[in-house]
Amino acid sequence: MRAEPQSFDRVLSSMCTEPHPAAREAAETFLATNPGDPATYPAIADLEADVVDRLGEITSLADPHGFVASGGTEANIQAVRAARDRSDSRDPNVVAPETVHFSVRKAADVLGVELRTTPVDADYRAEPAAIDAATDADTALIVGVAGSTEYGRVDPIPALGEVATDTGAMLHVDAAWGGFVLPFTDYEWDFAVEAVDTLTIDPHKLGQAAIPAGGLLAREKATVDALAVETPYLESTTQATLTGTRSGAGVASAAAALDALWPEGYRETYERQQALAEWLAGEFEDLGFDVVEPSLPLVAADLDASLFDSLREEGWRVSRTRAGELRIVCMPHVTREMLESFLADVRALQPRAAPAADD
Ligand code: 0PR
Repeated sequence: MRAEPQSFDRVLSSMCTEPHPAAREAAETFLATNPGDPATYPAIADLEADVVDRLGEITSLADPHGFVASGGTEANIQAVRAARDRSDSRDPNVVAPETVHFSVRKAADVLGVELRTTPVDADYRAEPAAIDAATDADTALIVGVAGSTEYGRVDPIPALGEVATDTGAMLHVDAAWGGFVLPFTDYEWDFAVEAVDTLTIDPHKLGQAAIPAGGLLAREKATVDALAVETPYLESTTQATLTGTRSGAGVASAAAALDALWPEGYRETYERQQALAEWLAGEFEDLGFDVVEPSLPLVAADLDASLFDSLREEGWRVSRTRAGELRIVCMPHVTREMLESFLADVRALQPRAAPAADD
C-alpha cells in the first residue's frame, strides 16, 4: 500500500504550508546532498551561502553571517548558545517575554542557562520595563519575538534594544514565522535596529520552502565563530550548525522559493493573507465571538471548548492558544473559499447559547 500525505484543505492552525512548486522541485533534486560537508557537496554549499545573503537582504543586513538550520528550534538554540558562549558570566541567564516560543525553553534546558520570562502588556507584547527589571549583570541574551506563535504580535524591538545595550546583553529576534511578511509592514523588527545581534527567520514557514529550512543570521562573524567546532576529518575545517549531516532539500528549496518570490511574490502573499485575516476577524465578530485583532495574518477568537471540539471532529485542523482561543494562521494555502466553508460549519455547530448570539 502506498501512503498518501494529508491534504492542506482543512489545515488552519499550522505554521507550515504547501511549498512553492519551484521549491518542491528543488527539494527533490537536492535530496541526496549534505550541506554539512561543504567540501564534498560544493553545489549545495554555494546555494546555502546564497540563501544567507538573501535572508540578509530581507532583514536589512548587508553582510550577513549564518546558516540554514533544520528549523526555528535549532536557530533559537544556536542563538542562545552563541550568547552564552560570548558572555563573561559564569552563570548566564536569558530574559524573554512569556510569549516566547517553547524552543527557547528547550534551548535553556539543553544549554544549562536560566530562562527568565516576563509578563506582556494588554496587547500580548513584551513589556520593556518588565524585561529590564528581570535582567542583571549575568544576562547574556534578551529575546524579542517578531510574529508571536499564538497571536502574531511584534515585540517593541527598538525598546528591547535599549534595554540590551544598557545591560550589556545580546539581543535575539525570533522572526521564525513573521520574517517573510514583516518587510511589507511598518514594524521595526530587524537588523535596521542597531542593537539586534541575531535573528531567526524560517524559509519553511511563510517563506514557502520545503521542510527542513530554518535560518539563523548574525550581525557579527564572531557570533557564528562562537558556535563553530573543529571537524578534523572533513576537508572543511569547522561546523557552526547543531546538526551534522543535514538535508540539502531544505537549503535548495529555500533558494528556489526566494528566487521565485522575493520580493514581489512575498508582498502579494502578505497583502492577500492579511486582508483575509482581517475579513475573518470581522466575520467572527459578527458571529458574536471575542477576537484578538490580527496585526499579522493570524486571528485568535474565543470559541467555546465544545464548539472547538466539534470543529476538530469535522476534520478541521485547528489549535488553541494557552488561554483557550481558537487560532487561525492564514498561511498561503488558506483561501477565502476554505474559510467560507469553515465559517459555515461554525454557524451550523454553534450552540444556540453562543456568546452574544442574540445581541
Ligand atoms: N519561533 C516561533 C515564533 C515559532 O512560531 C516556532 C514554531 C518556532 C520558533 C520553532 O520553529 P520550528 O518548529 O521550525 O522548529 N511555531 C509553530 C508551533 O510550535 C510550529 C508549527 C508548525 C506548529 C507547523 C504546527 C505546525 O503544523 O506552534
